[in-house]
This record gives sequence, structure tokens and C-alpha cells, in this order.
Amino acid sequence: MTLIILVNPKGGPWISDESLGLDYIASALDRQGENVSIINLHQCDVSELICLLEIEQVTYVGITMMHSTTTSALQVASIVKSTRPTVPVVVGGVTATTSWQELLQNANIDIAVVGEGEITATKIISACRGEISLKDIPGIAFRCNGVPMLTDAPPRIDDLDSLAWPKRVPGRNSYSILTSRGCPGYCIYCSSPTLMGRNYRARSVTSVLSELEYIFSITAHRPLEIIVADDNFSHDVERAILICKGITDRHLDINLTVGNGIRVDKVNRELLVALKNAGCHFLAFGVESGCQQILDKIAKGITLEQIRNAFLLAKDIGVPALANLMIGNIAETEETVESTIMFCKEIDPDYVSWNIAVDYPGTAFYQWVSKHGKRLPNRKNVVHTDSRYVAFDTEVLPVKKRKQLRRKALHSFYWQRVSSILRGNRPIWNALRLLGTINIHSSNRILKQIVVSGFSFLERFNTN
Ligand code: B12
Ligand code: SF4
Repeated sequence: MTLIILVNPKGGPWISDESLGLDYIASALDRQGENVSIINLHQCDVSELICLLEIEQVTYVGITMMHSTTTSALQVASIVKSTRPTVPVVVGGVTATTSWQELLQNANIDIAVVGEGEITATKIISACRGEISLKDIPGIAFRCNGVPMLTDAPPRIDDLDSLAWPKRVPGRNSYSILTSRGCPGYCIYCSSPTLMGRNYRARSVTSVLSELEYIFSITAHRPLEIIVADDNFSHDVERAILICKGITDRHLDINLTVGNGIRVDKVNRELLVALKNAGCHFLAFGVESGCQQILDKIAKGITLEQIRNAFLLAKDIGVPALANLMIGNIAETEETVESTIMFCKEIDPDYVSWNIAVDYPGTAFYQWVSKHGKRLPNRKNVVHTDSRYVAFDTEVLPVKKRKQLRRKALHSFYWQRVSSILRGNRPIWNALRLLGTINIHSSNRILKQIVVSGFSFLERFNTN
């Protein structure tokens, strides 16, 4: 039987070695009775891929990619073609969705999968076997007579419970889980809706809890790190609460992280208490700016009042909270960044993540930068998994200024932390918190993991 090889290319330091996307594709192919092998280049060498290509009959090689892994994904494509030129190379993920035209300029790529890939991946097999034409597969782009062409819109998967659970590697200490897909938001910088759509679709609570129980059965690690990878986990607050309560009722020993944070307009006391009881010892909120004018310009759909309330609530319940902040969005000036720094002092988050805004293809922000900014020449070669990464320049807020302001923002935050240590009645505890905060900005993944794990362990005893 021929083999389908799925490859997870390497990324930068701020990267999980698990690709939920490939795991979903692998399960969908498994279900069709196909023979699938995942090569995770975070865990093995490219020689394993070459070895498989040399000894097996391969239907196609599928590679997942996002902007930050483009360079390594293209290297993998080149290795495949130089080892077995006739094996089709299929790419999928957010970059394949937004930048298929550009990617198909590269002769090593044959097909780009646009949007969700479970159905499409199985159809491509039939095309590889000559049973159907590529033109008849919705949701792909390929070269037709040398010209990149896009087929019909990809099939939308409405019933998420109908999908096979992602294929899991047993024995890990951390797993990501997807309880819903899509986000109705219009945040101008975000490429998620391009990929997963604006219509929010949710799995049933029972399906999510059963998958969690299954994950528990394949690893002995306790507490188990569970990362909710949803774009908008709390979009349906009632449902989010039910999932959390289900985790508590089943006594699942979890360190729960809501990877993309919680929207401040979708938070209430009951949700935060349920999250805490379910093992969430750290929360992130998308703040982005402390200036209402900027929040409106980026279509974030939240108010400064909602942000204040979210942080007050988190403090009251005792869940440490991070503020995700951006510098350099539409209409940003030095003054608006200064207002955000002041606002950050006011809400007094436990952690901050100050990011210089990146214009990802497929977003309204990308179009704005095309008109008002100048993209930097090195942007394609940089693995920008770093919040200091600058992708473009503007006259109003030049690169140097943005970097300076980011440093200023961080200094202001750390100074506030240091003074609270000096003033506080729990100096050791506060000092530990500061360590955890500095660590958020460290690029050393191992150090990061050690401090985050130690910190979330200590938080269990913090009843403050
Ligand atoms: C969870 C997540 C993370 C996690 C990853 C956890 C994990 N275990 O994978 C972490 C925290 C590590 C992370 C980090 C980053 N992330 Co992130 N992340 C996400 C998020 C929210 C969900 C990804 C996910 O698991 N989706 C669920 C799976 C099922 O979907 P999927 O991977 O897209 O796969 C489906 C399809 O794309 C397709 N497909 C994908 N690959 C393939 C391959 C083949 C062969 C086929 C046929 C189909 C196919 O089929 C799959 C099933 O339907 C997305 C938002 C989103 N909705 O995509 C952002 C997102 C991908 N991340 C983003 C960013 C910016 C980053 C960072 C750069 C942030 C930073 N500054 O550090 C880093 C980069 C890390 C890196 N790889 O280098 C951006 C990417 C923008 C872009 N155009 O590249 C996104 C789109 C968010 C956004 N708001 O714009 N991220
Ligand atoms: S940033 Fe969050 S809320 Fe905004 S569109 Fe993206 S996923 Fe939705």
C-alpha cells in the first residue's frame, strides 16, 4: 500500500512541536484506510524523511505551514523534489490559504490546500491515483498550464463532532485540543477567520470531554498540560463553563491554558471561577491597546471599561492574568503607545506581552501596510516568532521608534513590578512573579518551560 507522508517543519523558539492541523489530517486519512506517516522535524532529522522517500511508494507529501515556518517548509519541499521528483508536494495551513499564488511560483510545490483540509486531503489521493481531476476538488490551488488557479470554495465542516479526533502521540506532557472553529471577529490584523471562517462552530461538550478522557488514557503525566487552541473559546460563554465544569466533575488533573486568551467582552465571574476550578492557573486577555480610538480602528469590538473589568475580575478570583498588547497598528502614534503604557499601569496585569504588530497576508492590516507602509526586505527570511520582530516601516512610527517604545513599555512594567515588591507584604512571592514575567520575554524555550511549570505549580498554593 502506498504511503502519505505528512511533515511538520521546524519553527522558531516560540513554537509547539505538536501540529494539531496535521494530526487532524492524519486521522481523516486513517479513517479512509490510508497508510500515513507523520514526520515531525522538531523531534527527528530530515534523514528520516529522505529514508521514507527512498524506500516507500509515496502518494504525496503534505507539509503544514504558517508564515513563520515558510522558509523551513520550502526547504522540506525542495528536499522531497530532489529525492523523488515525481512525488506531489501538497502544502496546507494559514499561509497556503492566504498566499497560494505566491507559493505556486515555487516549482517544488504542486498543490496548496485552502482552508480546512480534512475532506480535501482525502480527495487529493483520488487525483494522485488519476481517478478525478484536480479541477474538481474544491479548496485547492494548483498550476494549470503553468498558471496558478484556484478551485471552488473549500467545503465547510459544520458538524465538528463528525470529524475523527486528531491522531495523538502517547506519553506527552502537553496536548492541544480544539473545541471549536471559527471566530466572528473582524480584528484587522488577524488571519484566523481567513482560514477557519467567521462562522463559529462548536463541538459538543460531551465530545470535548470524551476526547480529554482519551488523552488522559494515553499518558501518565500529571498534572497534564492542556492547551485550548480555539480562536475564541469563550464565544459561547455557557458552553465554555460547561466544559470547565465537566473537567472538574471528572477530576481530570489538568493545567489548563487558553492559548489565545479570552476576549474581555466574553468574560464573567462564573466563567473565571469555572476555569480556575478546572485547573487554569494563568489567563491571557487580548488588550492590544489602551487607547479606545485604536481599539475602534482595529475593529477589536471591545472597550477600555471591559478591559478594566476583566482584569479586576481576574484579580478578585485569583487567576494571574497576562495582557497581550500591540505596538504599530493602524493609526498608532507615539502618543497612543504612551496612553497604552499608562493604561497598562492602571490595569496592573501580572504579565505583559508587548508585540510589534505584524501584517499577515490575507488581513485588512496587510492591505493598509501596502498603502501606508514599506515592508522590510528581510521579512521573508526571518522566523518571526519573536515579539520584537518588525515587518514594515512607516513614517509616523519608524522601526527604531517602535523598538524604543516597546523597550520603554517593558521597562515601565518591570519598574511597576519592582516597586510593588518593595512595597508589598509578600516580597518573595512577588519576586517569583517578576521572574515568571521576565521569562515570558525570554527566547530560551527550555528555561521558559521550567519557569512556567514551576510557576503554575506554585500558583496552586496561592490562595490570595
Ligand atoms: C494554537 C496556535 C498556536 C500554538 C500552536 C499550538 C499547536 N499545538 O499547534 C502556538 C502558541 C505554539 C502558536 C505560536 C505562534 N503562532 Co499561532 N496559532 C494557533 C491557532 C490559534 C490555532 C492553530 C491550530 O492548531 N488550529 C487547529 C488546526 C486543526 O488547524 P490548522 O493547523 O490550521 O490545520 C487545518 C488547515 O489549516 C489545514 N492544514 C494545515 N496543514 C495542512 C497540511 C496539509 C498537507 C493539508 C492537506 C491540510 C493542512 O487542515 C487542517 C485541518 O482542517 C492559530 C489560529 C488559527 N485558527 O489557525 C494561530 C496562528 C496560526 N498563529 C499565528 C501566529 C502569528 C503565531 C506566532 C508567530 C505568534 C508569535 N508571535 O510567537 C507563533 C509562531 C509559532 C511557529 N510555528 O513558528 C497566526 C499565523 C499568521 C500567519 N499568517 O502565519 C495565526 C493564524 C493566528 C492569527 N491570529 O493570525 N500558535
Ligand atoms: S483576534 Fe481573536 S477575536 Fe479577533 S478575529 Fe482573531 S480570533 Fe477573532
